Amino acid sequence: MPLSTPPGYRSLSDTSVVDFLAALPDIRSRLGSQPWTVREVGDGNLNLVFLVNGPAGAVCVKQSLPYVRAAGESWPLPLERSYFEQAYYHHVGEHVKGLAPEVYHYDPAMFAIVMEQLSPHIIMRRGLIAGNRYPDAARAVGEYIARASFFTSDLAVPLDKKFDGVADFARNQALIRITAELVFADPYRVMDRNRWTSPELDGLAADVRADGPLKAAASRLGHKFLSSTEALIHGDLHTGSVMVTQTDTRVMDPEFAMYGPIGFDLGAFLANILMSYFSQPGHATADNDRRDLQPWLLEQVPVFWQAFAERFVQLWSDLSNGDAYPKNLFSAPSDWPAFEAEQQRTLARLFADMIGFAGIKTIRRIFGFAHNADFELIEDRAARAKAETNAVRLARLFLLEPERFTTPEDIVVAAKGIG
Ligand code: SR1
Ligand code: MG
Repeated sequence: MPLSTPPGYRSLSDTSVVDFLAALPDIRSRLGSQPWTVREVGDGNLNLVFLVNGPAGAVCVKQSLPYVRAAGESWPLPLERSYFEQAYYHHVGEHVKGLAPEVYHYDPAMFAIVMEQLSPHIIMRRGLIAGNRYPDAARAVGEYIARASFFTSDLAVPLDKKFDGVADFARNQALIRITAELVFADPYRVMDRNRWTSPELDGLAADVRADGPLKAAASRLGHKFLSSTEALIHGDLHTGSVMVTQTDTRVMDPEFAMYGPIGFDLGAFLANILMSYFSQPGHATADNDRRDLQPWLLEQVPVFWQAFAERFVQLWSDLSNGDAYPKNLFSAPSDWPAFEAEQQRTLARLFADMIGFAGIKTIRRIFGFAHNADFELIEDRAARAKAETNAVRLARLFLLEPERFTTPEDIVVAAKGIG
């Protein structure tokens, strides 16, 4: 039986998307007169994505389907995720100008967002797999997370506004449940939607499921993910959610947005840089052995963290206006050393959160439902299994020996020591 959807909703096609956009005067004039070209390019797990080009301009249309695209109708999923995606852009947009796509229109009946078409950008993960470098991407994503998280936190906004946001995004439960189950639980239990490189990783998958301290660490972080309302987070900030050129970086796809721990976004991006690092030997060709790309990827770890940390502390020092650390408590010069020490303590705690969530986000991509193209596209099975095993080794260190990691350099040293 087909899934039921609300009246007014129909999933768009290459032809009906033209009629949908033609009924929107602003979009019509943005595109110019018809004919327009349409290409459906969605390669993520959930949605339809259309690129529409006209003589005067271009737009991107992202529409929710009533099910998980990667699984089909057997896995229904509420359409409302597009509401949360556009609501997230609405909350953070003014603070991350130039670092996210611009939203032009949201249609609540069609659960469709019409936004800026990013061109000639490509998905960062795809670019890294192809062997490219993006000189400013890690800095830009660090800057993005600092801005989006600071301006939605209790450091920046009064509690009334913050908790209105918490109440709004608390309804994004279907997607929060996906993360709770797929990221924090499934890789550590027998689950039919799990998969891994088999038989090569069968033993490692069994080890993960039998490792009590690892499961305790995963559950501790899962509890933090569910119970912290530190800031409005993107919720799925991997390299597939970043579009890049050599000079421009945009963070997209925030449909998993929720109030949660800032370290979750930091850990997602870090994990994906590190997974790219471990995957590179598997993508080596006669023309490009990737030996230079690996050290470059590790250099991005401190770049990313420093960009985040410096911007977060600067915003906190200059623009704090929330109910956490009320600024009139620290207005006298004699208060400043204690305030600055507290900022450094907060950064150390965020760093520790980042490490833990990076470990979790790595393990889910190797033993869970949704895998990374970084590993999936390695044709040689032995090379793929080796890359994945190396990534799991670092993830286990992150989760079981977190005290080894207090600076970005500690991460670099550990990654180099593994492969
Ligand atoms: C069922 S959705 C699987 C994954 O796709 C998204 O990109 C998220 O990472 C989610 O966990
Ligand atoms: Mg996504």
